This record gives sequence, structure tokens and C-alpha cells, in this order.
Amino acid sequence: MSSRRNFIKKSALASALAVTGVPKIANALAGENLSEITEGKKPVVISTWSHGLAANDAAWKILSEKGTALDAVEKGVMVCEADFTNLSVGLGGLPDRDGNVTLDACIMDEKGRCGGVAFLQRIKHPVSVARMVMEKTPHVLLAGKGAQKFALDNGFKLESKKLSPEAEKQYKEWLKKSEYKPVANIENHDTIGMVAIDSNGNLSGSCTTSGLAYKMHGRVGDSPIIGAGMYVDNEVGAACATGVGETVLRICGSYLVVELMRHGLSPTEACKKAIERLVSKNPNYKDVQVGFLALSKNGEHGAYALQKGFNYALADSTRNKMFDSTYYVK
Ligand code: SD4
Repeated sequence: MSSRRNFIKKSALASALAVTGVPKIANALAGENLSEITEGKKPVVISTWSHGLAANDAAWKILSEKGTALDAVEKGVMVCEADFTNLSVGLGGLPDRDGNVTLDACIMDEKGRCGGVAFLQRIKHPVSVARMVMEKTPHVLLAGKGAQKFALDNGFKLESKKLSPEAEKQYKEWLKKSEYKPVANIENHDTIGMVAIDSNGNLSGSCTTSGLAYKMHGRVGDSPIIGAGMYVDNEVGAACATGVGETVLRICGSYLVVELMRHGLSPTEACKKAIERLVSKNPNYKDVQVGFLALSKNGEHGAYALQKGFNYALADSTRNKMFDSTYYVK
């Protein structure tokens, strides 16, 4: 896009934001050196952290055969859920402080249909249960025993409670001090969030996690909550989040990213503004990590994190590759 078009777009955005009562954002944009917005490729899929590479491979297989973004984001993250050595997604994840692995997941498609499961135990593929909540029930979110019963009633198998060998080892070590203190980038969690656009130009997203390690029993994070851990608006774009869920919940993070794109921000600009909002609402922001990923309706992608260290995988027709996100705390 030419810089003149960018300028016009940003001026229009600044006045739109000013009249809708958000002058602070408009002022923050003025004079900032924002990168050129380029048309993206379609299809494309992006996902959080390095386990995103394997997830993208599965998603890309579907997208490259003209499958739907919805199938791609489900099948993609299932790769991580099935990996028992993954300490932050699926049943191999680190447990809560009482030794239980409890899982959160959600999914959303281009029609605005969505489903989620929270505090789900002993089920291998929470994202597929979330999809079933979306497709087979009048509800959006099922939790705990009810979510598990729904899964079992629909053909999912009850898996063992046993922790993976590595999770058990780390949990035993943690029990020595039993101290709950997430530290940025070594918080023992790496949710997978994935957003994709298919060859028909439709967007979908998914998010699945075992949540923060050593959380209180019953704690639910941002990941199963539509608008917090992930959000899709097929007219605008899609976004997902990773990091300390409490901070993301406070700002409806993924919804905010999509709304900022609706007002004309590029995916990276939108993720950056959302991180700035998060900073303003979370005094503890220096101690934690959060990263947002976003994809626009025309296939541009972007990311922004609180701290150094957040990375993501992008797959399109030419590559499946890791990128480092830019970040706030310098
Ligand atoms: C949570 N957001 O449960 C998740 C954890 C996470 O990367 O994203 N880890 O708060």
C-alpha cells in the first residue's frame, strides 16, 4: 500500500477514533513510524510458539487441498494436544497445584459460530470437544464434569489421570516449595493459538492449553473464552493470545485486537495497541509474558508481545517458518 494511502487511512482512523471517544489511541498513532501494510498471501496459517511448526504442517495440508480454515485450525492444534511430551497443551501438560491436568480450549469459524470447553479433565482433544459444543449444542461454553460428560456421550474416550513422566518430575520438584510465581517466558506454559485463512478467504481460529502450571484447582484462563484467548470476525480478521490469561481476560484481548483492525490498524499495530492497553490495566505487566497474533481478512499477519522471547510459526505456499515477535518492555 502506498504511503499516501497509509497516511489517508491513518488520518481517517485518527479522526474516527477521536469522534468515537478514544483520542488517546489517536494521539499515540500520530507521528509513529508504522511499517508499510502489505497484501498478504492466502491461504495462510499462523500459530504460537515453536510447536506451531508441527501444528501448521497439519493445518497447511488441509488448506493446500482447498479445505476449510475451520478444519485446518482444529486438525492443526490437535497435533500438539496429542503430543504427550508437550508440557503446556493436552494431557501431557503440567498439572494444577493439586496434581490434576485441566484443559481449556475454544474454536470459532467464519460464520461467528463458536464453542469452548473449560476445566476439562482426561480428554485427549479438547479442541474437538469445543467444536462439538459449537456444532451440536445451543451453547458456547461447557465446563468441568459437564464438559467431560458431553465428551464421553459423544464418543470421546476417558484417558488416564496419570501425569506424563516429565510433568510428574517437574511437579514433584515444584511441590518442594509449592510457590506459585509465573516468571516471564519461563512460566511453564506455551498455549497453542492458531488463526488461518483458507482459499475461499474465510477465517477461523482455535486455542488449546493445559493452562498455567500449578494454578489453583478450578482456575480457568483466557484460552477457552471467546474474545479473550481467540476471536474471529470474518469481515475483519482473527486474533489469538498466549501468556498469563488473567491479564488477557481483563482486556478481552483477542476481541480488542480484531476491533482495532476493524478501525483500520494493521495486524501488528492492533496487537501492539492491545499490549499497550494490557499494560495500562495490569500493574504487574513487567513480571509476565503475553503475546498476540493476528491475521487480517486480506491475509496480512502480525504479532506483538509484552516481553522479548515470543515467537510464532507461519505457513503459506512458500514456507513454514518461525518469526520473532517485536515487544513492549525494552
Ligand atoms: C492461560 N493463556 O491459561 C493460558 C496460558 C498460556 O502460553 O497461554 N500459555 O492463562
